[in-house]
Amino acid sequence: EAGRLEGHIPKIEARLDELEKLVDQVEADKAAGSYGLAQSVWIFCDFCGDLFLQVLKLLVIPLVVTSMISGITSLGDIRKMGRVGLSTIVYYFSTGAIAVFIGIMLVIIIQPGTSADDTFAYRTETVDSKEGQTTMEVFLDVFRGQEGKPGTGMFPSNLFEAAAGTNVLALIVFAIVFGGALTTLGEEGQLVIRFFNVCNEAVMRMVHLVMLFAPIGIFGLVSANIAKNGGASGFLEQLQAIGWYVGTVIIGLTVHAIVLGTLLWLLGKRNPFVYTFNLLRALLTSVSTASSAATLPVTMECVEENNGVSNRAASFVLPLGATINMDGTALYEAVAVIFIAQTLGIDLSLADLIIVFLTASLAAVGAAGIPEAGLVTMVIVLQAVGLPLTGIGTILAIDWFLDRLRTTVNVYGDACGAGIIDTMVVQKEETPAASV
Ligand code: DAS
Repeated sequence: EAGRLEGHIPKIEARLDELEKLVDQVEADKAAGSYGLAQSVWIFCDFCGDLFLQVLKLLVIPLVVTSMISGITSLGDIRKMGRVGLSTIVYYFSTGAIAVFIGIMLVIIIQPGTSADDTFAYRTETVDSKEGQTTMEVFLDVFRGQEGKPGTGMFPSNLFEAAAGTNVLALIVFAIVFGGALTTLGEEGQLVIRFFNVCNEAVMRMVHLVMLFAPIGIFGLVSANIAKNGGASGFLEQLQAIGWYVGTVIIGLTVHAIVLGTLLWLLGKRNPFVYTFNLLRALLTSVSTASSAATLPVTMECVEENNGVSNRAASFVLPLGATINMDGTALYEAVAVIFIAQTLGIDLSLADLIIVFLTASLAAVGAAGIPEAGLVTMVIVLQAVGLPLTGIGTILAIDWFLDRLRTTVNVYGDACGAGIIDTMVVQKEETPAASV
């Protein structure tokens, strides 16, 4: 490891010299009251990229809180969920955990980010160090918060401090419990639920609006990144690392889809090949729209009419799945965050990986079924392990492509869930008990 790092020193020293010259030049231009054209363009691109990230970060809290409450309350009265509701929740959280586990294992084995860890120069945002703490202490901090840092942890003493510190994990947990409580309040509760559903719609429209400017934001981030990292040579190394990252996500999504098909075969007693073939229109719709919500009507039709799943199973499992079941997104967020840590040359500890596991699973639940929602909620996971948001700039350029693939796995996970719940719960409940 020391030998590997030593090999990078000449490159880093050469780049430091270039940057020092650039700083001197900018200082000289500033003193002369004018920037060269190149600096002006670079400053403008950097500004566009920063502003885009800033607005994304601004939307995280409203998106996650309204999406979580909307998702959880769509379960109906939490006390009367019944076997269909309970088995659906168990299925969704189990497959989400499997997806994150597959993602973490693959990104650790393939190591896509270590090949070019000295070409991704991020702003000097410090990475929260957890030196001097045992794994158990860091793990417990996930729940109780870090000493001397009010508002941190899953259960902070002050929700507003949590929001001010964008401790979204705490907001997610609060939203889940708050949403569950709302469902037990009858008509009054329904009023507030409708309020949060409308807020969720409004926030999703804001995300759509911001995404219209994604090309400008992406161009700004990537071009400023290239300028900072020694131009073409550094960029080519970055491209190679990003190529490995895309490959890791695709392999992970494929492995998880195979796991889902196997569960459908073993638990749902359905032929996964025929079932998947009958889903083709829904899967193609999810690729083209990159939105589980937009695909939902097609998913319902393919699951009920083509695959013969009962309306009772489909009408509960699928709408809920389009809101809170995002296996593809959970896997993607775990891979992306660990990839960003690798490009920073940071080895995440076991406790950090547990934090990534927890927050990627929950952040995906909070992601709405709209384009790029997973990118917005990935901020939660990055912040939970103290990584800089600027890391998103590296993967932003190809997110539109990976979004389509992870959305397809999200939809596929929902559809398999409907088939499994139908076989294991609904059909059993509706089959008359054998006459004695
Ligand atoms: N596009 C989201 C969906 O509709 C998934 C994501 O953004 O991660 O499922």
